[in-house]
Amino acid sequence: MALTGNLRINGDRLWDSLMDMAKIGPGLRGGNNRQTLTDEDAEGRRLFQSWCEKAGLTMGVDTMGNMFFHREGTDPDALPVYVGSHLDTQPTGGKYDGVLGVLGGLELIRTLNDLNIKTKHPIVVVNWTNEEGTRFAPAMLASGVFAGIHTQDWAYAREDAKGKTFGDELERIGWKGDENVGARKMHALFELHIEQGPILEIEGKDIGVVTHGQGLWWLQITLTGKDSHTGSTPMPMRRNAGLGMARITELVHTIAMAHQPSAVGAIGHCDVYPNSRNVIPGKVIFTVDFRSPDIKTLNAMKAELEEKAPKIAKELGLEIEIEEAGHFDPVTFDEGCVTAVRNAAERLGYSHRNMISGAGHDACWVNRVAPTAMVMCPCVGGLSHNEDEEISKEWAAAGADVLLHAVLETAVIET
Ligand code: HGY
Ligand code: MN
Ligand code: MN
Repeated sequence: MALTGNLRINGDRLWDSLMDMAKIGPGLRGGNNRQTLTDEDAEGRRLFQSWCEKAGLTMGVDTMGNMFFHREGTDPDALPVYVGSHLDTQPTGGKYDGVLGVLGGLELIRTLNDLNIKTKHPIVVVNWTNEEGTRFAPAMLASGVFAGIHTQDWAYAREDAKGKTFGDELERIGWKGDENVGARKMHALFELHIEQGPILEIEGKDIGVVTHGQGLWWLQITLTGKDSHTGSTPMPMRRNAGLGMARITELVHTIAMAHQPSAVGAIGHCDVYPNSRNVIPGKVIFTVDFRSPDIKTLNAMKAELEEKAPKIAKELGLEIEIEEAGHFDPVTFDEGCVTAVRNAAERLGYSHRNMISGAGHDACWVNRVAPTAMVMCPCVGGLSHNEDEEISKEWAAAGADVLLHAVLETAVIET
């Protein structure tokens, strides 16, 4: 069968699957709270497994809980082409972040089955464990172990806010597989993902051809002062860790603004102790998130924070500890795979533009061990990591159509 523009996925079926998956781990405002290694994650995994097995795929699970669903190719010696993303969500996440890439991969398989299309290379759909890094830092943890960035022991020891470890929780939900993580070899990997930014929608483009991904530093800062009475402690005597966090929050913003337009910085996580209305915070723990597509900018922002934050702490009589809690350098995706994505958009008549991914993705790590590229579709108002995250059925279908064609160009149609 020739790869022509009228070969398309079933957009209604994809949308129905997205809506069915969204019923698992519902959020409070219409989005999702299906955090990694929770019972809700386990339920979503079981649903995905049932769909994949119904589509004739065979499952493999590795020791990080990464799920792989295999469709045979005509050449059993050919390395598979992988597609996929993640089913775990933020605590106030949307219905599409990650999920579109996993279910878009399943829809690709369903379409090949409908049309009885065979490919030379096998095709494997993957769900990566703990892409979000919200319950267990850092983000993209399991794909990071797969790519040899982190050791499995270090990953297993990661703790959530309640002191539960990744390894114990993976065991508890019954998704610790026996495959040796990282043993699988790939011909290529393609990840479909919503943009999570405003560019495609503003420019009226259907598809983002992702050439690069920006790099990231997560720095966890602990400030220690003295908890004391908010009423009776004279101002000059205070060692207010909360004030230190406020000043460092302002510093993070100032540093990022000084590197516009190619830098971002914010603090999204903070724990205040004892977090009582009439106690001056004696301790705060918070995480700085710096990103830039330019490695010099990224490292300059980190260096400036490491130089200036201790001075703020000293002025306020606070102790400070700065720990590296997550990092990856800016990513350049594989030229051949990126071209396959661009060819697909053109063949299908979808408007498109090159782009740099603002968010991190499992593809960023897999790119270290296999030729990798990403396909992006717009999202409403560029909003993500928010329960109001929204896309259109048409955008979802366009993204999955491009994924289908990029994969078929790479996996080679035999019949
Ligand atoms: O943080 C990120 O960029 C991704 O959403 N985990
Ligand atoms: Mn994601
Ligand atoms: Mn996300």
